Amino acid sequence: MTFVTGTAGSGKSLLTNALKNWYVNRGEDAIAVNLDPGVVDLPYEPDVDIREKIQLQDVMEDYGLGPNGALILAADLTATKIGEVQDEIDSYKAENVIVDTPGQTELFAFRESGEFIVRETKADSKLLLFLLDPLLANTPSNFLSLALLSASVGLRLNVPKITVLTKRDIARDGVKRISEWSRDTKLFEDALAGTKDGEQYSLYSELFRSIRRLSFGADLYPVSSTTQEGMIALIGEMTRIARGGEEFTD
Ligand SMILES: Nc1nc2c(ncn2[C@@H]2O[C@H](COP(=O)(O)OP(=O)(O)OP(=O)(O)O)[C@@H](O)[C@H]2O)c(=O)[nH]1
Ligand SMILES: [Mg+2]
Repeated sequence: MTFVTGTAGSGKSLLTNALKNWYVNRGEDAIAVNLDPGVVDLPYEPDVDIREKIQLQDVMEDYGLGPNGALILAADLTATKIGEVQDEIDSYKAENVIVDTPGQTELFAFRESGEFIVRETKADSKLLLFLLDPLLANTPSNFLSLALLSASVGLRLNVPKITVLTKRDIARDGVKRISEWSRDTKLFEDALAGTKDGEQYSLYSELFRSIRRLSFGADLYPVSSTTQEGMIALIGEMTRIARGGEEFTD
């Protein structure tokens, strides 16, 4: 079971769809699960959809809440429906289950409910994808803050994590730069030195060094959900982790 997380607009829903299609086109069973009660337009037809159980409009009306309060409550209510969601997932007996999570990462990753859902769902293996949007991570400071977020999501959710760089087809320069920063601390520090100096520079570069492994693991995986570039490498790593760390050859 793969939980797809990441900042708003980072490409979670499109990647959920791309992953499902990838498996299905290769003759493997796969289903897409939507856990975002607030989403209006999904770029795919979910096999299991939390909106059949929780509707944002109803939560706003029933509890007299505005959209933000309702989103928070709806995320928490999702946890109360997880038994039903699990039964629906199980009814497909699918080998690959891709779970699309709410637009705002903090609703899923930083509230008890998200941790509860990841912990309580039953699956042979669980994996987290954290999506890094290259259009957001375009400066050393933005990149560092998203790296921190990736580390925090991993810390909260406690399952193996792969950090994915999305939108590879439309952000080629950004993807190249970010991949280099993630691999080569010196390059990142040179870029950081152009925006921070003195004590700020020292503290932030020290922070980057200490969270690098927590943020990206061994590597970042750049993918495009539209052109499928990078999918083979990403699925290979997902398979390797699902099999408990063995090398995946196919
Ligand atoms: N060209 C291109 N566009 C992408 C890619 N991934 C996502 N997008 C676009 O980025 C926007 C956001 O994508 P979504 O998949 O809706 O992102 P999300 O993280 O699910 O967004 P929220 O759930 O609203 O937070 C959409 O306009 C997508 O078409 C990609 O790989 N290539
Ligand atoms: Mg989405």
